[in-house]
Amino acid sequence: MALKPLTWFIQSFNLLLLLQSNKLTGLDSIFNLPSTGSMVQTGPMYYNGIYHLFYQYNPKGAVWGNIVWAHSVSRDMVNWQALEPAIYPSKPFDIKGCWSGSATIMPGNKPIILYTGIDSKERQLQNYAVPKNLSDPYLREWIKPDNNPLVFPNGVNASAFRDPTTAWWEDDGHWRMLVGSRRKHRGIAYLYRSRDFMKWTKAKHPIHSKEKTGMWECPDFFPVSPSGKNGLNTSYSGPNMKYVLKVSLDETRHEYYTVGSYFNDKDRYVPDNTSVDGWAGLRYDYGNFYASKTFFDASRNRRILWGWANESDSKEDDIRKGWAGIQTIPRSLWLDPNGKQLLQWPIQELETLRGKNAEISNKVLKSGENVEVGTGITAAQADVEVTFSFPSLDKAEPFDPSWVDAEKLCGQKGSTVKGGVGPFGLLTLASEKLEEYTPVFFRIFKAPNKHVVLMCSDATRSSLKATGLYKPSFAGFVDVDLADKKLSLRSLIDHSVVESFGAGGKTCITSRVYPTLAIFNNAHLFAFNNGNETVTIDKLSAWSMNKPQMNA
Ligand code: DQQ
Repeated sequence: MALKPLTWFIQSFNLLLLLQSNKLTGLDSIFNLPSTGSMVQTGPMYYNGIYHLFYQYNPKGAVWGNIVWAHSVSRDMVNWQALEPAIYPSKPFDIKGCWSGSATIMPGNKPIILYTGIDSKERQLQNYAVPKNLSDPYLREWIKPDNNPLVFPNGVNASAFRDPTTAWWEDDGHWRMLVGSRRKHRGIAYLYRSRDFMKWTKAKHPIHSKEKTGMWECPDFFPVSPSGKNGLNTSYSGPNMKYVLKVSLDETRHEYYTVGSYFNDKDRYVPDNTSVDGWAGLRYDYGNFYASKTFFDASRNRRILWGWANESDSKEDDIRKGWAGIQTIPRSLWLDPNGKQLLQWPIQELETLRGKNAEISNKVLKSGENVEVGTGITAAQADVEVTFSFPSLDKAEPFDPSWVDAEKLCGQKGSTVKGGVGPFGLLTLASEKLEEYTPVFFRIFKAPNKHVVLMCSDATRSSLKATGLYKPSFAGFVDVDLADKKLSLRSLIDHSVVESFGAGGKTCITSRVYPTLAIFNNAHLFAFNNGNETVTIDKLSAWSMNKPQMNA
């Protein structure tokens, strides 16, 4: 029986919020602050200089249940303080659970929360809550007036009717919001309108729906600026605007989004035909990333995306360690100049945690070579940015057009399978002799009239732990032209999570891994090349990451 470490003081740069005592036995994600039960963010918002994160939380255990809205606040998105739960079952309209929802800042700068309550008949109802005391800068207490519920599941499946979005205002004098649902196997986003935010009327037809997609959880709907990286207020409207509709697919536990047009006179959203509207659609993150929520940060004119990564270990592991679920690092989110997808990047404030730095420049990696990155940095808690270049694409392997499933392809052509151009990339959370590692890498293929770039974050070799781990070969294709014969990668490495951003945030992958050797000071970071074509590390910068104030 491995000696269980004593209580570990939480080390964390990942913005996870301690949801119970600072005790953590076991090595999993020491610095990923624990959340008992499933920790799904819900209702994030910026208000009067304070960032608020509300999240689904089980105060009674490390498995889903007894769900309340836990509440943490921050002035800088890096240092956080956990407060008392904001909303918890207490009224007939939410006595069996306070499920996901969203925050809306009303005119006069008044926040209001819309959330799904579960009543004694297990029906999913839409309720609201408002701060008890607007002069409390932390909005610690929220009240749920007795004119709740605002929306009953009339004419819809009462066990598939949840997760109201942030509401937006249209110049016809109505507020609007969406509620996720399904009818049989058709995923649906119902639209509701209201003049006073109290009386809501269901629109004749959903804003959008899609056959063969199943239940749409946690819908998110927002405008995106046609150019630049700034975010827009959810109620922003203007000519030729593009919108994003994201849904979390209860059946696949992945999410997908589309970019499209919103016709507010008809209350219809029509996705552009530039990506798939369905399970094979674009994802914010091709790894462990679910029930995401965005919010508009008015203080810096940006839209921020919070993602939830559940555990890939067993329920027994979670009960043993006393927590389950982490928040990924908040990301800025904006429309790619190509207008066809979104780009994401860790919020800039994260860089304030950068400590000791190690650099590699102009290092050539021949086929089969690797190089250790800065033995002086904490490879288990690091931020690494690297740009690779290659002299030619001539050696790129042929691409079979049937290879449409990136994860399956990564499972077959992993980091140890020799390639033409690639596989090359990083070996993260690596033990010294590479008994354990999580490679994050690219492999370039030659298709008839273009090149195809596969990005992988492969957990197959991440841990020697014999049982109870889910170790997928997460992967996504990267829509990037290779004219400059370069590919960039950033990985945020954090004990049991590796968040990677390919090609400047075009393709992102989050992996949850549980190494047994590659932990703390025994973790190493390498760059590698297993392709026949030589690859050069133009520049690599790696930083140890310091711990923020968590729940100070
Ligand atoms: N989890 C919440 C629901 C939501 C789901 C309940 C997302 O509101 O649909 O805890 O994982």
